[in-house]
Amino acid sequence: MEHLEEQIKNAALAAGYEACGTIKVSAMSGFERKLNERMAMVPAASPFYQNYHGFAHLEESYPWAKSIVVCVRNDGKYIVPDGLEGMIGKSYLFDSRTNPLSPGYINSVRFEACMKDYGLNAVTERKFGITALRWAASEAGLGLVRKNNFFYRDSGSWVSLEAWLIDRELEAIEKPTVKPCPEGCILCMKHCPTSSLSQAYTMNPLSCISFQTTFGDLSVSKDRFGAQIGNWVYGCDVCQDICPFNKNVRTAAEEFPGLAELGRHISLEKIVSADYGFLENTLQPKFWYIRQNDVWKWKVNAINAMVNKYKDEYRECIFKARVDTQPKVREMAQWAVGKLGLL
Ligand code: B12
Repeated sequence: MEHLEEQIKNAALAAGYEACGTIKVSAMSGFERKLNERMAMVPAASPFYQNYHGFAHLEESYPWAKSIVVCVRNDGKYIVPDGLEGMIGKSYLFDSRTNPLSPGYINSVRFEACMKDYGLNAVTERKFGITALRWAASEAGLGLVRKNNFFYRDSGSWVSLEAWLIDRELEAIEKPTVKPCPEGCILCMKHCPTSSLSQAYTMNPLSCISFQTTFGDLSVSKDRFGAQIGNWVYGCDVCQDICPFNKNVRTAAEEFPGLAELGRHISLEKIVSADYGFLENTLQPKFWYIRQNDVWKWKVNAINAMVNKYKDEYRECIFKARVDTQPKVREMAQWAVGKLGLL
């Protein structure tokens, strides 16, 4: 008869995860130390990180929880459609968190049902995670965190993490097979376009392109990193793409459902010219960090990218955007015309 820990792991592997471990809830206390260190290193980010203390104090919201089951899914198996590399962050292209039709979501629900069949109370938070997922996965020995803050396995950092709280005290900890970063390597820090990754194991979430292009606002009237953002429109992968441990680890052999078709409707020009119905009903449900009321950000971000790498074919599109229904888009287009000297 298999131990329950083994049964959980086997159910996770059967549901398509590449790794699964179980740690006690108390193992999260070390995360708070790292969180406090981060807030001390980047004081401007303290208000942002204030909400994350709960990740280390699970007993407050889940007094019944005894252990954390953490799983790793390999997203490196998916193909990036032509034209989207360097424009939309890969983890967002393959995001399963709110997509009930994606294999990741279906398997996550299946795995949760298995744990319930084993008599466990198993609770997760699929959007932002029920706890600090990188810390939990590291404590479970499934891999390690590198200087760019990403959690790595042999499949690189192209993995997404999920965790469940369970009401049984269990432990299944593995030994990571990956080697730590070489001492002298600073490639990720050197290449971070906005210097958000200012030091190893430290970053400023507010200046990270991933934040700037989603929760942030690239409108010209704001304090922003327009030029440094380059071609990115939603998310950023620079600190992962540059990492030697991410070279040749993506197999990119499978289609992510619906992505190739969606990719045909995405380019800088198509975004700037898109009608708001497309942005609200097609792009927003998939790329949900930009909210329904803010879908104008897609156009602002795309105009920003056009300015950074201007081509003649953008000209008409930028001109037309000067009469867009959204004032921030009009303002951005007007600014672009002046900046590029298009008159
Ligand atoms: C808030 C958040 C963000 C914020 C802030 C990012 C941040 N690093 O704090 C924003 C919106 C900017 C963001 C962006 C992205 N995110 Co995010 N994000 C999260 C979230 C919800 C919480 C992170 C958190 O708690 N931060 C607080 C800091 C202090 O903790 P931490 O990031 O977990 O990492 C620390 C500890 O693990 C500890 N640590 C562990 N071991 C060791 C060892 C040593 C020696 C040291 C010193 C420290 C240390 O130090 C780490 C770094 O300091 C997690 C999901 C979750 N619930 O965990 C996803 C998560 C971290 N994000 C993820 C991803 C993919 C992204 C993006 C790449 C998306 C994109 N393509 O643009 C970007 C990349 C941004 C970047 N360069 O980091 C993945 C990362 C997967 C991975 N392989 O690591 C996660 C885990 C989501 C998931 N379900 O898989 N994210």
